[in-house]
Amino acid sequence: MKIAVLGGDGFIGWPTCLNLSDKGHEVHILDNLSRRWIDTELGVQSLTPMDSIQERTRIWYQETGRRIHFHLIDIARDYEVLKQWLAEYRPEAIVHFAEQRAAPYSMKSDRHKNYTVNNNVNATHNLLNALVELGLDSHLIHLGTMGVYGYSTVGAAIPEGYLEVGIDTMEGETARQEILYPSNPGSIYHMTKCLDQLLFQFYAKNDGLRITDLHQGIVWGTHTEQTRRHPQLVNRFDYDGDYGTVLNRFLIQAAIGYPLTVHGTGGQTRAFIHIEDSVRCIELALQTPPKRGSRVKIFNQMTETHRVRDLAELVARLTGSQVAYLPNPRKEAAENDLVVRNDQFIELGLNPITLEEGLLSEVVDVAKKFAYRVDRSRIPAVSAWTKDIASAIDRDPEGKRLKSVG
Ligand code: NAD
Ligand code: USQ
Repeated sequence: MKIAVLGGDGFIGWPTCLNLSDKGHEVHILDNLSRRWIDTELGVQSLTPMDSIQERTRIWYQETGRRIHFHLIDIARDYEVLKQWLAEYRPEAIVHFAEQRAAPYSMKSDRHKNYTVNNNVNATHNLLNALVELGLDSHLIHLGTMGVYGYSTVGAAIPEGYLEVGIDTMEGETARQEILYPSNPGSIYHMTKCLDQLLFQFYAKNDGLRITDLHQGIVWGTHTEQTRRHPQLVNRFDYDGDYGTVLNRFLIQAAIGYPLTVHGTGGQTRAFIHIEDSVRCIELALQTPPKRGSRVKIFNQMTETHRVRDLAELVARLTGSQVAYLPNPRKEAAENDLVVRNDQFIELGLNPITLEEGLLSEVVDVAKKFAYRVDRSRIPAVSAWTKDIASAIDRDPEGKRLKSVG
């Protein structure tokens, strides 16, 4: 299949491209390399030493004889260039990762809020608009987030995208309907993913576009089978306070003897998936496209749920690290339960990698190996969700700990 991977230079995009190329697909990366620029803006770098995208694809060709093509395109800003590219290459499938994906980055300032909304919503809309304009029937797979549901605690499992509801009619009867599960975003970033959902719903209904939306949990780990094949194929690994996600941060913190940074009580429960399973799910989704004219197909792409403090305690037990309970810079529920349905991927044959199996090898193979590259001053997560939270942290002596715990 000819597949366009938008955002194919990123953390999940790169190993996805390698896997799809390995399986014999013709892979084209469309990326504006904005993520590399954001590293420069924040003064951070991936824990792992990443080569340029051109060098990465050259090494892949050298190792496998397979070409991955790279096209420097801004999906959000270069609508005409994107349209022209799609008209010329006519991909059978498109995997869409090309969005600003860090919640703390999206909450840093008004500029960051604007950038995230403009970038993410325009990227998705430009793509949908161009597909309709060109009459292309490509299967579009989008990487969404579990955060669209708001990690609710209503004592029921979160279904895969749709909720059956009963509506009281004027005749006194109950009409049954399946609606998109009510969105409840917890950051500007998560809000853009809720807006994406509506765009997909409209374009599937109005224009018959074939769309799969993957509501993914927090991805952890670094390597996949293909990134291990050569040191220069290594994947990105973010550990800084904006882009580092909780479990990967704990792993690197453990490796350098930095106390594990738990926000608040650590009672937040979240969904997780290993990078290898994430890549596998995308392959499975590609094999099972929705029919033209059907509603958006939604999968929950996660394999386990964990409470943040339990994760910290697990990593501390395995590595002998300290745990630091810090003031929470985010506005989020202090404690929540989370039960999530993921039957569809399991039925398609996903055999999840569990935290128990994967955790220690990540600490040893990656975190310890590259620990010398860590800038400790970039570890604190200081992006506050509101001005009130920011000033409360500044006034609170505990807040100083948040900014300088290590
Ligand atoms: P990433 O930031 O590493 O990669 C995103 C890529 O998209 C980058 O290479 C960036 O340069 C590119 N990009 C961004 N805006 C673009 C634009 N306008 N035009 C062209 N390219 C653009 O992110 P990731 O961790 O690989 O996440 C990929 C997707 O998966 C995101 O949409 C994210 O919301 C979703 N997701 C990620 C996680 C996670 O834990 N990493 C979890 C759930 C969902
Ligand atoms: N947290 C800590 N300590 C830290 C970092 C985070 O306690 O050092 C807490 C946060 O307060 C939050 C939880 O851990 O309660 C998760 O934070 P995170 O940064 O790991 O994840 P999040 O901001 O939700 O975003 C990540 C990805 C995003 C994706 C989302 C999936 O960056 O792209 O959409 O996970 S989900 O969380 O399921 O919505």
